Amino acid sequence: MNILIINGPNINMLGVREPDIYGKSTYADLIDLIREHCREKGVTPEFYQSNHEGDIVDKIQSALGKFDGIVINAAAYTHTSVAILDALKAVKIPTVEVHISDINARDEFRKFSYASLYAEKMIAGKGFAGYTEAIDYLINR
Ligand code: CA2
Repeated sequence: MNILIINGPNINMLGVREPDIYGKSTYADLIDLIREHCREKGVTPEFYQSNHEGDIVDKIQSALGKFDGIVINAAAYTHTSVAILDALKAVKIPTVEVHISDINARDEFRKFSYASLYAEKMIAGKGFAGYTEAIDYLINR
């Protein structure tokens, strides 16, 4: 099983700033955690992080026929990007949306997610564990 794990803008800054919201661990730590989980479950992961909306759209389009599932944390684009929503709808790959923080317990503008209009499931507020839970959901669905 091939799973694409997409992270959006500023996720590469994890552990560098705002540790009170996102924790002290880095993006590299996140990748290590997911990679190990995938190894245990016999899943092949591919990781993609970008700060650019169009690049994320291109990556989703290129996933067609290559991946059995997508785990996406579109970060700030979650709340703004119809383009990412449309790309997910176009490729029709089973998708789980993840947020490290609880987006419903923060600013009003974070409560709406375009990606959730396509994603089968949203996991928010569970920290890095949300990503491994998302992978397990895709394995078991
Ligand atoms: O909780 C999440 O995972 C978010 O997707 C993270 C986004 C935020 O815009 C969403 O509302 C919720 C922001 C990621 C930025 O991460 C940073 C990491 C370190 C320092 C600053 C930002």
